[in-house]
Amino acid sequence: MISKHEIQAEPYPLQFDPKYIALVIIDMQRDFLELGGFGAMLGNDVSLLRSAILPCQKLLQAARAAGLFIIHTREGHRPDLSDAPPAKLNRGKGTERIGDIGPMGRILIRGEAGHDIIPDLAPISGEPVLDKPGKGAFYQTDLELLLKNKNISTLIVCGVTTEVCVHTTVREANDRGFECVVPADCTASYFPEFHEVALRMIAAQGGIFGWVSDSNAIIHALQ
Ligand code: TIU
Repeated sequence: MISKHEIQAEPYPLQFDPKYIALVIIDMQRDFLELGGFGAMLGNDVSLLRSAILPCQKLLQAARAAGLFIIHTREGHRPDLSDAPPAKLNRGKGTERIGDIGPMGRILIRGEAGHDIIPDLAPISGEPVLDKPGKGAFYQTDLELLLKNKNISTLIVCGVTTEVCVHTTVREANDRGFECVVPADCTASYFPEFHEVALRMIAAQGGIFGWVSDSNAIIHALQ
């Protein structure tokens, strides 16, 4: 008999207290999911990420219905780029750089159209939107404070990309004592093989970084 507060997951079912579980949606921004943004600037096919949108929408809806604490993150920088390390600014494949003007405004800059979360997953009142300058959601943000103040101990981590910002965030969270579960269908990568291996890395060695599940299993456990 599966307990109501148990998510079917790899490497084994994850038990949780519904009062202390939060949903964190990482960087579902136009800059990563649409043409003309940061993802495309790095030479990627952004269409590869769009498979995660519908599962994220369904999970977001279920999390709202269950009254979970929901946090959205966005990767990006101040317009004067003072919070962007030169090493990051100099990176990239093409002639365009962070801060250059693209079809959705300045690339990866706060306040620009491309920096916005895609309309399908628009945050609503009461859901903090956390702006981060790095890949991990804990780096130079108040995420840990927001979670500790609500006694959150378990995180459902969704978003893009699997092996970059989702993985970095899961690793940071794991070191801080949070239990993380990643619904595989709510994440995606520009490199499908990286997606697969990144998920395996989380659940390997008895769950070295956390658990891997899917949106249906988590929605079922939240009902
Ligand atoms: N390039 C890539 O895969 N990802 C990022 O740069 N940021 C996030 O993952 N959000």
